[in-house]
Amino acid sequence: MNDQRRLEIYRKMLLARRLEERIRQLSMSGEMPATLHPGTGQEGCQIAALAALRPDDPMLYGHRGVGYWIARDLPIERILCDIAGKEGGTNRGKGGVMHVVDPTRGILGESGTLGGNFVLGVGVGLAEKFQQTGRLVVMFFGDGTSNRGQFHEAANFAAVKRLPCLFFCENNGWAVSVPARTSTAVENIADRASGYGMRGAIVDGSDLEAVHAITAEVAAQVRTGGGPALIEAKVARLGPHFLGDPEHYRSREEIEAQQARDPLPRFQQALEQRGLLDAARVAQLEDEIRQQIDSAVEFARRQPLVAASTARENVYAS
Ligand SMILES: Cc1ncc(C[n+]2csc(CCOP(=O)(O)OP(=O)(O)O)c2C)c(N)n1
Ligand SMILES: [Mg+2]
Repeated sequence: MNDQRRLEIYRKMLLARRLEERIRQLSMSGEMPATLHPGTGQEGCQIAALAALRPDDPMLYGHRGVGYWIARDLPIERILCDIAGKEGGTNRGKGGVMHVVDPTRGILGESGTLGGNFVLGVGVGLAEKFQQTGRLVVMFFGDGTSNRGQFHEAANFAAVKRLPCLFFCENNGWAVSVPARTSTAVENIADRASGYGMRGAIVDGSDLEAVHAITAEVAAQVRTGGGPALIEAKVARLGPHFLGDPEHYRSREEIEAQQARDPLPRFQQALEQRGLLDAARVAQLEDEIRQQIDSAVEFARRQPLVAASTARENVYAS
């Protein structure tokens, strides 16, 4: 990865972190619903992985955080409007935080019932293969979601048809309040890949250089007819499951131990050592991001709530 990309990943990670902090404040004051699943600790991994792909590679994202959309340069005022149920969102505010969609940026959406992404994703992969576009489809998902039936069905189908599908697992060791060791028999989700005849790779999701490198390497194989692959990033969920979650199931010690895996200070330090950042530049970036978020919040505040009279628009039944 070159230095320009390193700085872009840093700026986007910082924006995602600060935007989620603001959304949390707006939720606590009652101005926005507390439905966001914070991506704190995982946003850098998402952004570094997506930076290694083509900007037009179709993506079905996971439910954790705003990082996927920021990686694809979706204007943050549109994200806020979607969350707040306002006109101006990608879905006119009708879909909420889980259904931000912008096909022009390859953001195809997410299935509210976890696992739906897999079967939709292999369908997209099949279309890309037929049309010989040279694109791959990336599907992000969590460790808990890998236990759903659709994962196994989709992984087998993708491998049989050698589809350009990249399964990207963010393993944070939790599914809401359930630790992975009580729900999942294998230590590594990537170990399952060989059972479907595809490559599996494991990476430290807090090491953004490594995430970018392995994603670029695996994607090159997937894109050029090598068949699907699975990358498992071991990540730290630093926040609650969703904003309204009191996290009674995690001890303070466990949460504090996780903080040591936060990629934000780690990547910042690495960039400082490379001479790409210093305290003044970080302060300037923080300032720019604060202003960007302030004006997006003001925009969202001025937007009307989506009118009830539009409920039947864009509804399709067959
Ligand atoms: C089919 C289905 N079952 C349950 C839920 C409720 N649910 C939302 S997130 C979640 C946990 C998912 O865990 P994981 O895949 O590890 O992702 P993480 O939240 O850790 O990022 C659950 C059970 C859902 N949305 N869909
Ligand atoms: Mg999880």
